[in-house]
Amino acid sequence: MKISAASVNITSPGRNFVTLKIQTDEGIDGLGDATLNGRELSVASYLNDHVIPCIIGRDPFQTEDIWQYLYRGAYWRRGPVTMAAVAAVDVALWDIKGKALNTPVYNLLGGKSRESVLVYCHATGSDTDHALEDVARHRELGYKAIRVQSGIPGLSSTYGIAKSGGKYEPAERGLPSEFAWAAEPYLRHVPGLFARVRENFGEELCLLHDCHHRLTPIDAARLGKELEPFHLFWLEDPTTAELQEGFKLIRQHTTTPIAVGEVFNSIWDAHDLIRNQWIDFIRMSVVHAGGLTHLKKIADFAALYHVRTGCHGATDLSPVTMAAALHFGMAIHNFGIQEHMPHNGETEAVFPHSYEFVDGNMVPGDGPGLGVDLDEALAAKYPYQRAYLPVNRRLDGTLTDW
Ligand code: KDG
Ligand code: MG
Repeated sequence: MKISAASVNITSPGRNFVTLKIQTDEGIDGLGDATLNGRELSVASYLNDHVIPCIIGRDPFQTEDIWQYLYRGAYWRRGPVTMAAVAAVDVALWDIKGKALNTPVYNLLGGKSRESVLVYCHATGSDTDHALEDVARHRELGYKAIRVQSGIPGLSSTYGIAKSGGKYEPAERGLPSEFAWAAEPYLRHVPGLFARVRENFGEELCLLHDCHHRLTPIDAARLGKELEPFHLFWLEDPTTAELQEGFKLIRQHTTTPIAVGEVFNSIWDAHDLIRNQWIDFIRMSVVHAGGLTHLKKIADFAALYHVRTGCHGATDLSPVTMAAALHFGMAIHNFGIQEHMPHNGETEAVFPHSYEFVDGNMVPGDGPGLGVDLDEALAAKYPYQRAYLPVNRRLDGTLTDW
């Protein structure tokens, strides 16, 4: 079998998605997600201008060699644009392999280690009471693990809360909007929020919280310590991770489990974090970390250090990545949890898929390949729309991490 053609589809059914379709001379196609929120067109160009010409004529079964060719062969390595493009090719090839062998992708990654994968959803509210209502609503839906975020008294905007009160979506059409940030009101508010959640919902529910890289290591250590009585499943992205050693300081002060990695692109972003056991969960995603080929190696490395997975699964990761993440989660030994932020109805229609939510967990379906398609005619009705993530400023105007 040979790769005979490949094309990049950009569609915006409520938000932008970039999808690579690889075709073969035997009539089997595969899909890979190449979406990089706010930088979509760069990955499309990287694929069209530099990657697709290099893969035509290759054997789609050679996932390892093609991965090395695109990673090492480019000389310029890593970075989100490169790794999303490499991931798109890699995932599309695993999809083709599964279809050619008439088996689900999880069987190619080691077979089922479990019957379904635990997922967590997002509960949000403009204040604690509204956040509690949203926790109750999600618990009704069957979720057993819930990330809780709420508006912060004294701050006009914060991560994870829709400004308009509607559904939260982490990108806005047009140029970047500006959020305001101050650590002290946030640090004062969050422990009380989780005290109320535990008071209302008891100890059974798995609770998670995302700091979204906003704290210094010592502030994150304080928050982790103050959250200890509420037994979080994890505290996510407590600080930025370019300085991996920052997590050592957090670890020295708190037993709250730490998760990080949604913006990482290769094992080298997480190497020290994992081998020093400074984290508990690695959140790298199939699409932003070079595909199933690279993520499988990262998970196996992490397993040696008792680090489990918790793949990123916000709405900017397309249903193709969701499907790939679920096959991955079914197969690997050290699976922890999978993020589930449901896509809107338009997106679900553009990407018909076999995965489903069952009683707090998800299953990828047992059909061949990934079990996800792209309705190209429908996708064409939603042309690309410029959209960005917000930027964040401290109250004195200094730009800070969003
Ligand atoms: O594109 C950025 C979003 O995916 C991110 O802000 C979502 O932090 C996020 C999460 O944990 O889902
Ligand atoms: Mg996050």
